[in-house]
Amino acid sequence: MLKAIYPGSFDPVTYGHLDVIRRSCKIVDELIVGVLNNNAKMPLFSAEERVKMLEEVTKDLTNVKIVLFNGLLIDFARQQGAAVVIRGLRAITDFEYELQMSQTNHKLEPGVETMFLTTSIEYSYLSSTTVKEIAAFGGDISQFVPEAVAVELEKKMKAKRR
Ligand code: COD
Repeated sequence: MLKAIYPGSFDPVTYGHLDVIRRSCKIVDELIVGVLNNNAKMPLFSAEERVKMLEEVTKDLTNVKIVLFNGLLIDFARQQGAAVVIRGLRAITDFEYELQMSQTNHKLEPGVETMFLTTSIEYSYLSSTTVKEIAAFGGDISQFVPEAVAVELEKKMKAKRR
């Protein structure tokens, strides 16, 4: 049985993340979406809010589980019994960071491999950061995130403007 982890901040989950999740769960038996619970990164959404949104947008996928994690990714992978870490690659700008991360993780735990899925063309420009910026200025984010996420993002931005 092939178990994989797709880790990230998911602040918030976008159609780009969702595309990686959907494609990954066709390849592996079980996909754990690992949500980093790290307040030092100053996320817009709390860890619990990010988990809730991910659960909502993946509820039709039977082999996906959303799990919060703290500390090192590789410890989380060991704890979960996962042999693979899945990451998405958008542009060359992602590559350096991803290469360093995968090589470091491989040094820490040679039993866990990192697999990369290249972004689908329609989402290659998409990031949580740009979505948050558009939402902050009241722009239309409906083509970037699922409806349930757009609603939560709009609520959050309204509360911030008050
Ligand atoms: N298309 C395809 N892939 C995408 C898209 C898109 N449009 N948008 C994002 N992605 C991919 C990203 O490339 C990434 O692979 C994944 O989706 C998640 O993205 P983010 O931005 O939500 O999450 P990150 O990159 O901030 O996550 C970083 C981690 C939390 C995984 C990392 O910081 C970590 O492992 N932290 C734990 C501490 C640790 O172990 N550190 C040592 C690592 S060497």
